This record gives sequence, C-alpha cells and structure tokens, in this order.
Amino acid sequence: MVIGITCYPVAGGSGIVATELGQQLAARGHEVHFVSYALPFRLDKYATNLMYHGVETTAYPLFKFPPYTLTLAAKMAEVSRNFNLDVLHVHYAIPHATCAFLARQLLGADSGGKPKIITTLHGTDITLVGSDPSFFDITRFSILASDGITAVSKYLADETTEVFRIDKEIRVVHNFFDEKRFKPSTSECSRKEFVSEDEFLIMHISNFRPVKRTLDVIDIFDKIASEVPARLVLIGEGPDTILARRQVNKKGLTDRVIFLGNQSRIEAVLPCADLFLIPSEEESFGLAALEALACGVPVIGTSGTGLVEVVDDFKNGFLLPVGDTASMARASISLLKNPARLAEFKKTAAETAGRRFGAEKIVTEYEKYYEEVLHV
Ligand code: GMT
Repeated sequence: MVIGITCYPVAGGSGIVATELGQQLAARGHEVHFVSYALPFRLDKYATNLMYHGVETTAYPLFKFPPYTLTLAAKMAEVSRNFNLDVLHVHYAIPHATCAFLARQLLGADSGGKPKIITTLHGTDITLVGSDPSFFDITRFSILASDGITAVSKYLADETTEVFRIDKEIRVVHNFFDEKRFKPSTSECSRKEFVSEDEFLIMHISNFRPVKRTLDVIDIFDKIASEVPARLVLIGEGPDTILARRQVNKKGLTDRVIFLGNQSRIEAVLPCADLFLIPSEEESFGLAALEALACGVPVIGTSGTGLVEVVDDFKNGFLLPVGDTASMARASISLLKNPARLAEFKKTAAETAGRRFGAEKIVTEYEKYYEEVLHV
C-alpha cells in the first residue's frame, strides 16, 4: 500500500505512535509518506520507501496567524496526487482530519475516492480540545467525514461516541511499542549514574501539561523518599516544568530529583527504573506507561482513565483515584519494601506488555483495518 501519515511532529504520544507506525509499515514493505511541518520526533530510521514532505507556513503581514491548515491540506493533496496514496492516515482530529477532508475535496472526483481517510483519535483531541464548544462541530464533522476511525483505547472510543454522538464504528487499536528497542535491560545506561546501591529509582515521563499532574508526581515522590531511600528522574518538558522545579526546591528535594528534559531515546534510560509514576487527570491510553512496562518497570497510575486497559492492577502496578497521592505513595512504598513482590511485578510488566501491545501484533491490526477500509 501507499500510505500518507500526518501527525504533530513534536514530542507527544500521538506523534510518537504515528512515527513508530510509519517506520514499522515501511519495514513491512509499504511506501510511507509523512506530511507535516517538521521532521517527526523519533523519526530516526532511513529507508528508501519512507519519505518526508515538509509543509511550509507563509508569513505575510496581513496574516496574524499563518494559515497552516490550508497549506497542510494543499500539501496532502499534492502528495496524494504525486504518489497515488491509497490511505491518508491522520493522527489527532484537529486540524488533521479536517485538512484531510479538504485535501480530498481538492483532488475532486477524478481521484476515485482515494486516498481513503483514516483518523486516529488519541485523547486530548477529544477530551480537551475537541469538546471545547468552539471546536465541537468541526471535530464531529471531521470524524464523521473520515472513511475509518480508530481510537487508542476502548475508554476513548466510548467517550468519543458519547460526547460526539457518533453512530459509526470506532475501531479500537491500542498503542504499541517496538519490541526490539523497549526491553527490561539496557547497555546504554547504568543505575549507578542516578542512584547508589541501596536507593530506588523512580521515573516520570510526560509533556508536563497540567493534565499530567506533575505536582502530584513530586508529592508522591516526597512521601516515598521519606520512607525509603530513593531518587526521582523526570523526563520531558512543558508548561508545568517551572512549577515542578519550584515544588522540588520548596520541598527540599533538589539533590534527589534529576530533570533530564526531552529525550528521544527513553528506552536507554527506562530499564534502570524501579517504578514509573503517571498520576494523570486524563489518560486515553498512556503510551509512556506502556513503554515503562515493556522495560519491566511497574506503574503507579490513575483509575478511571484509559490506563485501566494498560496496567494490570495488583499485577504489574497499582491504579488509584486521581489526586490521591497518599494512596499512590503507600502503594509504591509497600511494593518497594517487598523485594520478592517487586521482582514479580517487574517480570509480569514486561511479559504482559509484550503479549498484548507488541508492534508485531498491533501494526498488523492497523494493516488489516487499512485493507478493510480500502475494500468497502
Ligand atoms: O498528553 C499526551 O501525552 C500527548 C497526547 C498526544 O496526543 O500527543 O497523548 C495522547 O495520545 C497518546 C498516544 O495515543 C496516549 O497514549 C495518551 O494517553 C494521550 N494523552 C492523554 O490522553 C492525556
């Protein structure tokens, strides 16, 4: 198949899934064309059947806001025409699904209904952005105008159906990880770089947006560190980074917390961790949690979110109500204080992640879905 992929190229779950998917599809012999305003974060493989088409934004004094969505739609149409795309798979409804619709209108009737547009919903496009009243109608329209819709969890599919009153099938295709890269051991990083023999290493990775509740991460860690020797490694950057730094200083944890900023190869560091914290307010799936599990790291996260489809409560982590940092800390401490149970959780984490969410399995689900949509 000839497949176009559009995503946000910056660090963030939806862009990562789209990029990994494109690379995996290219490795399976499909021709893949990325269309975006920058080279996607984590696009690090070379292959002759993997191409990138940059979208220009035009600065003109009259334009207070450069009309990126129009240039994106025009580029999608150009790439579709030049390479005869079978499928245009867009990640994140706003504005990508709308641009894809417009691109197909531009191609006109001669295109024979191709490319088929598949929209993957990732979470914040529905839970935060799409349900904002000013975006509601256009999000709903764009979802319904797609030939195929996927969501990264049942949790998100149900929420979308309810919020947007969608009566079309939303296929659940979970996030996945590359089994060759995310493993319980790493030769690139040693625990000694972060902790001494008797200390535990706690980790958190996110884009530090308010929805991730980064201050809860600091609070949970503070409670853990008052009971067991531990250090916290924070990976990622975003609007709440400054608040997190302030909180770390205020709590006197400066020498116990390491801010690593954005890292593109988290698989090099994750296997060093003993526990992964993800106390998000909302999480449609929680790709970072999956990547932690794949590296054999148990997860402490929030119940009532899409994390319930990723983490097996009491088997490879614990899920607790949003904001209940006391219980999250208690669960973490009890696990860290029980070496046999911790070892069992670590083993189960890697096993379940591999069995349920390996790229081999999930990329095949996407391929089959493309075929289905193409042959309707
Ligand atoms: O919030 C993020 O982590 C970024 C966001 C995105 O769209 O880039 O992530 C969402 O998509 C990921 C990939 O499908 C999911 O694993 C995340 O759970 C989801 N984030 C939220 O729902 C908050």
